[in-house]
Amino acid sequence: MKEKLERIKEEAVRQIQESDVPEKLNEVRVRFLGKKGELTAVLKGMKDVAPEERPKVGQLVNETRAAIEELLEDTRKKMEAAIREERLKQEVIDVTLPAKKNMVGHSHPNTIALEEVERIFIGMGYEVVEGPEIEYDLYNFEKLNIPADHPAKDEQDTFYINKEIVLRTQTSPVQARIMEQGKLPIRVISPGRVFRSDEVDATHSPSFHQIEGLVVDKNISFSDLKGTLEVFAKELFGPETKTKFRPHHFPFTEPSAEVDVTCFKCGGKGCRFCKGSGWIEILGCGMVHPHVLEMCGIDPEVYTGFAFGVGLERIALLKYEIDDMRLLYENDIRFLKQF
Ligand code: 2NM
Repeated sequence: MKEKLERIKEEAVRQIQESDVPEKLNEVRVRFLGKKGELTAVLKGMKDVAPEERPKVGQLVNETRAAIEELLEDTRKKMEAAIREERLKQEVIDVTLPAKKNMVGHSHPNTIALEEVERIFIGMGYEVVEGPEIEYDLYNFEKLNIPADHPAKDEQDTFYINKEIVLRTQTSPVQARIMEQGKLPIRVISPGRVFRSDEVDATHSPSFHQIEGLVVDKNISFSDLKGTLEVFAKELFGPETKTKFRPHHFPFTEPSAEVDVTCFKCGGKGCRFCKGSGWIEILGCGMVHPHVLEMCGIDPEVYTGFAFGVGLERIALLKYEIDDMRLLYENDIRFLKQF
C-alpha cells in the first residue's frame, strides 16, 4: 500500500511538473484528488486493509494528499505569477505619450456677431422671430412693394422653386407675416439665411445672412429710427462711434437711408480700413412705406413704423477685420478659433 501511494505521489509530481497552464494543473488535481481520483480510490479500498493497519494507511493517504495539494498550490501560484509578469510586459503603458486631445469646436464669427446684435436689440425690448427660407413671391416681393415689373426685383434676382415660390432674398417677408398677424405694437428683429444669385467673391455669396428689424406703433418717427440705430452702432463699435444717415432708396421704405459709422480703426480720420473716407457703411433703413403697411393689413393713418436691414457677414468681417467673406464658409477650425 505504501509503495502504491509512493507511486501515486511520484506520478502526480511528474504530471504537475509537466503542466504548463493552469487548466492542465486542474486536470491533474481532478485526476488524483477528485471524487473519482486515484487517492480517493485508495481510501475507498480501505475496507480491504486489515483494521489495525487502517490508521497508518489513513495517515499515509492524508500525507500524500497534503503533499500533492501543496505542490499543486505552489505550482499554481508560480504559474499565475509568470502569466501576470508576461501580461505586464506586454501591456506597458507609456506615461510619456501625449494625452488624446478632445477637439472642442468654436463659435463661428457669424454666430458671435449674431448673438452680439441680438443682445443689443433684446436689451431694447425687441423680440427675435424667424421664418421660412423658402418663401412665396407674394411675401418676398409683392407685399414689400416690389411688384413683378419693379427694377429692384432684377437687383435681387433669385432662385425660383416655381413661379410662386422662391428662396427668400431678404428676411423682410418674416416681418410682412408678423404685420399680417395684426398684433400691435411690433418690435422685432428677424435674423436668417437669405439667397441671391450672386457670383462668389471676397464680398459676395449666393447665400448669406441678414438681420432685419421692424418697429410699428402709433407715433413712430424717423427720430426713433435714428436714435435706435445710433444706440446700436455705439454698442456694436464702441461709445465714440458717430452715425451718418445718407438718403437712399428702398422700395419698402419711404424715406429711406443708408447708415455709415465712423471708422472704428481710425476714429474717422481716414485710414486703409475705411479707404481714407473715415466712414464705413453698415446698414439700410427707412420708414415703412404706407403701401406696405396697408398690404399687410395695418392702417397707415393710425400706425407708422421703421425698419432696417444689416448684413450679418458684413458685420462679422468688419468687427473681426476679416478681408475675404469666403473664409467664413470654409469651416477651417484654425481660422474659426481665432475669434
Ligand atoms: C432694409 C432696408 C430698409 C425692411 C423693410 C421691412 C418691412 F418688412 F417692414 F417692409 N423689413 N426690412 C428694410 C428696410 C430692410 O435692408 C437693407
